[in-house]
Amino acid sequence: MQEAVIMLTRIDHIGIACRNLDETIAFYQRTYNFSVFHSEVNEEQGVREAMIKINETDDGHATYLQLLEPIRDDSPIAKFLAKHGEGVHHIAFGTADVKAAADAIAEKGVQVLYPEPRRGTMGSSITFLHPKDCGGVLTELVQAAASEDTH
Ligand code: MC0
Repeated sequence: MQEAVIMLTRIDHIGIACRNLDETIAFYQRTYNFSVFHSEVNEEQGVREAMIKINETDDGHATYLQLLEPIRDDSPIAKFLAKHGEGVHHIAFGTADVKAAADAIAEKGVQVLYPEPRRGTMGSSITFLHPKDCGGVLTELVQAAASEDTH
């Protein structure tokens, strides 16, 4: 059987866990002159988040920093902060087809946390790969919404 080609075409974002979103945004603003491109609350994921756009990418999208503050004590970010403190939480790769990429990666023996992609930032479709199968790196796959405005 021919192996499926997995097309991951950019670093979509790096997720950073923080305790206080407003203070963390202020740090990125005063230190690097970065500004917030988009912010939202994702109830399912239990986060309040801000996306800082860093650069546009060859595939017509962009790379972001994603600042994540927990809104619930039982959310993944709250759990991570309690265990590891603030810092890099995950890396996210962009793809044109998150379901196909996840299925192909699962066939390599990596645990995909959401077999059916869920809703991510800016209307994207997302899933995660278990950090224990990825050398200790929580890894996200992101398919941007068709209407994503990266300009
Ligand atoms: C946990 N572990 C990590 C980790 N989180 N390792 C590296 N990076 C992380 N971020 C490790 C723990 O240290 C532990 O290792 C083991 O994984 C089990 O962790 P746990 O603390 O017992 O927590 P679990 O098992 O309940 O949950 C871990 C898991 C969970 C990765 C399955 O956090 C999850 O489902 N994450 C995916 C969703 C998520 O992270 N949502 C927030 C971002 P030891 O060695 O102690 O066993 S939302 C988002 O990003 C959205 C909005 C978007 O991008 O659009």
